[in-house]
Formats: sequence, C-alpha cells, structure tokens
Amino acid sequence: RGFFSHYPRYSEILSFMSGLASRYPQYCRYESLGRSNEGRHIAGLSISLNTRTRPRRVAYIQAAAHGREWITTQTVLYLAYELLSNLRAFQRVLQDVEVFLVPLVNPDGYEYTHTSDRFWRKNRHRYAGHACSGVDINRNFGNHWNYQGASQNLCSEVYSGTSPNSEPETSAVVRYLEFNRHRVKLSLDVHSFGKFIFYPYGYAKNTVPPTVGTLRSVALRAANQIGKYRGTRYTIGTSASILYEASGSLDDFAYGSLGIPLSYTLELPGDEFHVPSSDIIHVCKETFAGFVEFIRHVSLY
Ligand code: 0X9
Ligand code: ZN
Repeated sequence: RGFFSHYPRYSEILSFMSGLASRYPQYCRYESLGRSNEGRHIAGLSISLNTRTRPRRVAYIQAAAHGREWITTQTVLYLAYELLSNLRAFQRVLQDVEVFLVPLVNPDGYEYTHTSDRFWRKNRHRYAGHACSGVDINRNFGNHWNYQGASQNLCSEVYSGTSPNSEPETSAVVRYLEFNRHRVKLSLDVHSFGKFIFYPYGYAKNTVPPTVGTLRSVALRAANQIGKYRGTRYTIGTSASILYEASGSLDDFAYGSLGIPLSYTLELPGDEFHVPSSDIIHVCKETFAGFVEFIRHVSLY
C-alpha cells in the first residue's frame, strides 16, 4: 500500500517523518514542538541543504489544524518526500532557505476523526462538567482574538478557547514562530476545502494590509503553478471578502503580530472534507508545484 494512496493514522505519520529523517540525516531533522492536549507530539520536519549550518530564512508550512481535513497532511508529507528525493533539482530554491513542516498540528482531533467522528474539526480539550469539548485552533491565535467569526460558546465549532493561545497545539506553533520570527519569511497554513488562497486580513472585511500587492502576486504565481497539472483553478483574496470573517487565525497572527511577510491560508480542492483515496496523489502533485512556488519567493527576503 503506497503511502499516498490511503490516509495514515498518527503513528504511521510519525514513523514516515522519522523515517525520512533517518534516511536523509544530512538534510532532514525530526523534532517535536510540544505535546497536544492528549499528549501526542506536534511533530516537525526541518529540511535544508545542510543540517549543520542554519539557513538565514525559513519557509514554514503546517497542516491539519482542523482534524477532519485529512488531505492537507498528505500534501505536506508529499512535499517533504519530493524535496528530499530530488534535492539536487531544488538546490536553487533551497539556497539559504530551511523548509520547516508541521504536517499534523492537531493530532488529537485527527485521531478522533479516525475513531469516532469523521467530521470533527476542533482539538480535544475537555472541560469538567461540560458535555461539549474542543477548541478551534484556528480561532485561538492572539491576533484580534475572538473578534469576529469566533465564539465563546464551547459547543460551537469555532470556539476560540478561554484566552488567546490557551491551547498546547497553538502555543507549540507560536513558540516555534516567535523564536524564529526574524528568519521565517513564509507561513502557509493548509486547510480544506474550496480552492482558495487567502492572504491577511481575515478578521474583518475591508482591512487591506500594506503589502497587498506582493501578497496577491505571489499567490497568483502559486495558483498558476498549481493549475498546470490538471487545470485546477484557485480563487485569491481575503477570507473576510470571499468566504467569511474569522479572527484568531494563524494567517493574521503570522503577518499582523509577527511581521512574517508572506502569510497565507490555502484551502485545497474537494467537494467536501473527505477526498477519495484515489485522488490523494493528484492533489499532492498539483499542490506540490504551488508549495515550491511559494518557497521560491522566500529567498527574495
Ligand atoms: O475557518 C477557517 O479556519 C478556515 N477555513 S476552514 O474551512 N478550513 O475551516 C479559513 C481561515 C481563513 N483565515 C482567516 N479568516 N483569517
Ligand atoms: Zn480548516
């Protein structure tokens, strides 16, 4: 069974990641950013041309902040696999750039979608005396926290948590990004579904960031690269203007709070959250071209 023809469980994902790290020790490092509510690792992979020197810039890409968005993890693991299998071809792109991947930000939610509820979105934070559980990790970041498109009702799908950054999954990501804030030039948060590339700000309508021109043109180039594989067409804009307002998301936090110049949320294709297994490889391949295009722009900063 090929890795990209089925949806792996948490433990299979971790072995795939540590397998890559041990197969390419000079180019790839496995690390845990912290642990989830239920104690699982928030696992990261660092990919660069030389693990002994520290590249000046970082391209950060994460997936599956929402448990049910299975396809997103696969595309990020495919990126790791393809980069490492063809490192020579990507020498220029990786010049002084480290690619840092977190394919499964919400391992508890992801496992829960395999065991109990296929369409679970949030993490698995339990509250004593409450029947409802879970915080939406993509409403828990500390930028305009709980301002719009988020809820303080813990039964809501967009429950923002007790305070900004209250969740271990969120703070693992924040700790990494804050520690590396001067090196991280790209933050890509991969979600599904809808074929969108969102740039900031998503917290409110008609909030245009100063560098909107750059944000748009890089997104346009990535969308063009994605389209080359089989014609998939993405829509580019802010989530507030083309989908809905939602505050406390990673994209706004990375750009607005940390000053990371290229910050996006990708919504992968699919007619629903579940993408058939036979389509995994195609989504991985087309998205790969987009990822590489985004990473290419990191070396300009
Ligand atoms: O609602 C979300 O978190 C994202 N869509 S999803 O269907 N995958 O849940 C979109 C987030 C876009 N970014 C901002 N609104 N800031
Ligand atoms: Zn999502």
